[in-house]
Amino acid sequence: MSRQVQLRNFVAGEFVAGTAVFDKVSPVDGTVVAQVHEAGADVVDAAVKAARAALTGAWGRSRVAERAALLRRIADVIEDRADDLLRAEIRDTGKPEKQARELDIGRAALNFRAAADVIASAGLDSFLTELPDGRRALNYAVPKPLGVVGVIVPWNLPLLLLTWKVAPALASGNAVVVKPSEETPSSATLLAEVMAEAGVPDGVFNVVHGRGPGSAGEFLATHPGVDGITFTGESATGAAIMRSVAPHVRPVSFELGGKNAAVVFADADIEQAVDGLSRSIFTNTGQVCLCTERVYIEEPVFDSVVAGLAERARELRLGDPYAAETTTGPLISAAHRAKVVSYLDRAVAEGASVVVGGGIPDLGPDLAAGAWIEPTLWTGVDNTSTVMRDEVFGPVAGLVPFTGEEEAIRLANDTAFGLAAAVWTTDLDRAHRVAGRMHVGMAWVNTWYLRDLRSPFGGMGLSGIGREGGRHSLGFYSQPTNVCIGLAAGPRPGEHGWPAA
Ligand code: NAD
Ligand code: 6OD
Repeated sequence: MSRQVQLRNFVAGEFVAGTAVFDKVSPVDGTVVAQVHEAGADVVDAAVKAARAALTGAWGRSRVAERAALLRRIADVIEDRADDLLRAEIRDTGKPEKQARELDIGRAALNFRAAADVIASAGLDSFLTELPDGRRALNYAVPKPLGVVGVIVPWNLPLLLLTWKVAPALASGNAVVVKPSEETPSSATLLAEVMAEAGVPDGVFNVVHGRGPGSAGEFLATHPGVDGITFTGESATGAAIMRSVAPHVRPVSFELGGKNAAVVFADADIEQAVDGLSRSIFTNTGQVCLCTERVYIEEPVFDSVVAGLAERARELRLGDPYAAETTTGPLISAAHRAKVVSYLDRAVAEGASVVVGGGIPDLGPDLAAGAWIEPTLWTGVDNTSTVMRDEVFGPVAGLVPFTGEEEAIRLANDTAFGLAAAVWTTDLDRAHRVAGRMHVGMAWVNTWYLRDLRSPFGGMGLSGIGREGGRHSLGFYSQPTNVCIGLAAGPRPGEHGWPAA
């Protein structure tokens, strides 16, 4: 057996080998950093059965207060193991340490605490029913877990996105089988250790490794013992998963791709807008579904915003994730870089002017085999350009001038996606007016990716199905049984509530 780190599946509380092993390659320098045990159909089947067994055991009878306490313990253990999780995340993705610590790992613990708060304070839907013929009843909806939930997640914010789904799933009393991305298997494997240490019963949390089609992803999505799939990833993969669950008519919750617009009005605080835009274009090397790839800028401030963004792009520092000055990591893989490079070429072929970037940087021999890319901005594009229509998922944006509010709204909404938008303006009325007309799940004004975990999160159109976050998550991860208690005819509650005069 190789001396590489071995990442095994986690089934019924045990780490188990896969049916095959594949290499995990670092996007920083192209070296092999781990070997991943790919779950065959048999391992996936065992994981689904372990989850079902947990549901029929003590976990299925667990009380809300017990689950809330368990979620808080998981958050504590994540915090105790933060450095291990951080190293795992950086090993797989090459993201800068500061970002991994502040965004990725911090949110993992918060996701569990937020889900604990939500479930601990969730009420029941109830109605006192009075029909015209005098019959009366008390209706209330008892939430039940969905059951065995398949959780399939991508590589861009691995632990954050995984825990964003696992936390409400467990809070609602489900058992999960998690399929992390083949590009980021490490933090999910460590999370299995966290779960065991926190006291999560065997079978409640299972991890299966592998790819999508013909591998663990497809085996999980097509498994008849899975009661629902929650998925984050590309829109085309969402369509494939819908086909996989269709024969068994299973529910899905989908957070999919984006082609997010930002609109900068001439009345914006330009420095603040440039600051926010450079964050929204370049964070995580543009590999966040919420990243801005289309920027519409009102004519009078077009040149100054373009100049400001170009300056910010030139200030980004690519390199060693652990170096204090590094702001920007590589793309996730050579394959993903090849896709992004094809868009860089296509943009130029279609007549775009490159303001900054546009190619592969030379970072010296040590990093030459990594998946590095230059942060890139274009002008001379419009909504017919391929790079203004397809999700590139890299540190790129097209900058386009507009005239007037109506044109800005029309341009921003001219997309098949509908995930997020950002509006930059100091006019309060305009802020409400324009944000409310964005055809997206999340519209930010004078900020970007500021999260309140109680808010609904999700997308319209190609960007997804359903909303997660706070009580919105409970809608997917639980299913109600409505109980209707017939009440005897008589005085209505409250009618005799006052003391006699
Ligand atoms: P992807 O769709 O290629 O893969 C996501 C996961 O699905 C991986 O675990 C993969 O192995 C699995 N998978 C692939 N094909 C499958 C199949 N046929 N059946 C079952 N599982 C399958 O996405 P990615 O490249 O890992 O991530 C990038 C994409 O994710 C981008 O499009 C991005 O916008 C999107 N994303 C969306 C959100 C959101 O909240 N809307 C968040 C993060 C990422
Ligand atoms: O912050 C979140 O809760 C969330 N779901 C973010 C998704 C980011 C996409 O890459």
